[in-house]
Amino acid sequence: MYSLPFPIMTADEAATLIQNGQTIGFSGFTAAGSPKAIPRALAQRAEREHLANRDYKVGVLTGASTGPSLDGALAQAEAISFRTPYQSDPVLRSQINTGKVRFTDMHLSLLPQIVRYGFLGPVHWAVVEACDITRGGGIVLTSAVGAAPTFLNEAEKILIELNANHPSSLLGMHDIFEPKDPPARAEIPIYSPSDKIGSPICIVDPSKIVGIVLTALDDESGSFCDPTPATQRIGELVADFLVSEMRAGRVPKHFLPLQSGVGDIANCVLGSVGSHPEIPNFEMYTEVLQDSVVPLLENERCKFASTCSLTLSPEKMRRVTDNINFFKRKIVMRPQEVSNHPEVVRRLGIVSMNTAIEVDLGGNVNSTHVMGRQMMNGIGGSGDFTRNAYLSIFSCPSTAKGGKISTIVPLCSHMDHSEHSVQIVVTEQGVADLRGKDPHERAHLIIDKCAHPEFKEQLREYLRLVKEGHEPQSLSLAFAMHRHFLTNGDMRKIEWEYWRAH
Ligand code: 0RQ
Repeated sequence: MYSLPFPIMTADEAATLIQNGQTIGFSGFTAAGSPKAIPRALAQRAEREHLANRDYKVGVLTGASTGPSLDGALAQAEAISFRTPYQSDPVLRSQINTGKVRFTDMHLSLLPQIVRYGFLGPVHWAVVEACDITRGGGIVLTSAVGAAPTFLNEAEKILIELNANHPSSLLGMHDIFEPKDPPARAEIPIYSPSDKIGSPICIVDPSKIVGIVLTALDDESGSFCDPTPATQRIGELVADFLVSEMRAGRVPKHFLPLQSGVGDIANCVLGSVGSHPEIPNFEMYTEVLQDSVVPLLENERCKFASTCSLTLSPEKMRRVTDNINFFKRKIVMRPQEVSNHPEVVRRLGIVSMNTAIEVDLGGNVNSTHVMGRQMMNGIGGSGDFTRNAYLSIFSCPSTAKGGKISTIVPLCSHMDHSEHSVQIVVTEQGVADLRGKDPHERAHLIIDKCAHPEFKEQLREYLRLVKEGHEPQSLSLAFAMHRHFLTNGDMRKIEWEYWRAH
């Protein structure tokens, strides 16, 4: 029996409260924990308004990407004016790349404080998914924390989706902590991935809660592709590299906490780390927990995981909730401001493992823009971890698009992570350890160890053509491989002299 003092309403009724031009902060981080009914109703409302020739668009703030019911539905309805900090929906991506949606790509750890500082203007609504609510305004979030605590505190009004598919027994898995703003900011007192420093619930002013929408919907996190020979090899190489670091005494015998990004490569890397006989049982301090970690937690290979979200397929999520008391001892979900906080990442000595779109001969990494222009997803948390990691690793297959693109290029067409932060580069060809190397050594190492054989000689030729300097770069040729691709649909068989003249 529902006995709370907040009005129950339908998603359509909730959507009618949100006005054109308003900004909404949604809960969730990746598709985990995002509201699903209200954004779909909002999209339908936008479509009706557009049919009646009325403007209707909203600003959308989230923790990270979301699922088809949020970014997908709102983008289809052309209902998004502004979006930050990260996305992965194909329709929204195309609207961003054609200038129809303003998108700010942001380090995920920074979003909550940027909202609090007022840099993004007022947040009119917080729309959050909960598995339980108390009379006094206590909210138990679901499968992610994201930036929900900040949105709840900052928003003028709150709408809640109470999702029966997430059990209220999730209470105790979240650790809600919001740092004070400068000059009152103190340290974040996390000294081990399992330390809890906050409250299991978000506590809000109950007078701000204007409605509850009852739902019973699974998260929309997808499942993974089967490993390819390249992703499998990358996983093995990363695991072997970590073992060699242990043998050399640079990674302690009890290991260091791991962070791992999203996607198939990240899933394979974790699978390989988990199954390597020489890697001891380890902890994770990360932002997303993907399917591969659930069995590792069950068999205690992963002793503990601090995360911002449980980005799990519905089957794996049920495996967690069916055994909730076990997993509550193994997992804590934190706000992204804490899960990704540079201070904690640096203190704990994290091994960060993220994915690149391209890597250049200097060791700079592009994680976001294809051919320097087309936004893929966003920097996400990769910068939060990479810049502050004990060991920062980037991996990607050595080629993309059926071998026509080399992911090892003279100069990245967009830069997210600089040579000063990137230490180890891994492709299925091998591992380039860039620590302590000068720019010329780095360039040769990256070609020798990581470039695809079809591109090695062409990249060596580039190095032969560049003038002397601390960085082996040629301003006239640095983007010739990209330009060759844009003209010929292929980066192979470049004629450097032609591009020098054009
Ligand atoms: O395109 O699907 O059309 O074939 O990019 O590439 O190899 O499938 O790899 O899914 O792991 O994504 C970097 C985008 C990699 C992701 C990126 C094309 C390729 C394919 C996807 P198709 P793959 P993944 C945690 C940390 C940044 C944020 C981050 C990402 C598509 O990992 O967004 O790490 N990372 N956050 O064909 C042209 C190239 C290409 C290329 C790949 N050089 N040129 N296309 N592709 N390289 C997450 C959060 O913070 C929430």
